[in-house]
Amino acid sequence: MKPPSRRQLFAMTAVLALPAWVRGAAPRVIPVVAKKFVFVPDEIRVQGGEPVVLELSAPEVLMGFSAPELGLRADIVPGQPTRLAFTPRKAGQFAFSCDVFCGSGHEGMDGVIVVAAEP
Ligand SMILES: [Cu+2]
Repeated sequence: MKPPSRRQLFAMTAVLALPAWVRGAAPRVIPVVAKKFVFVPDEIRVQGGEPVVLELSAPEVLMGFSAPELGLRADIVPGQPTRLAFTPRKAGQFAFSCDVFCGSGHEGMDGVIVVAAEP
């Protein structure tokens, strides 16, 4: 078999250098834990155009996840991880918070999704 040309080698390397999601791989799964009274992590960084799945879990009590500007909302039932899939299209900072009253401290239970501009 003929060895690959420089041009073919370059093309192969270029494809491997692309982020997995551009190559059509599965979405990136980001685990997010909702506990009294904080989301971990409370800052989620994603790339515009990157398909992601937030895997939400609540080890203690029923929680909510709400990011209205991104159209995302779910109850998080203990023992039942919930998946929210989305592909951010607009760069910026989008607040999220717990929208199920979970005790005193609930009001400060929030975070931000930071969407970087599409490459
Ligand atoms: Cu809450």
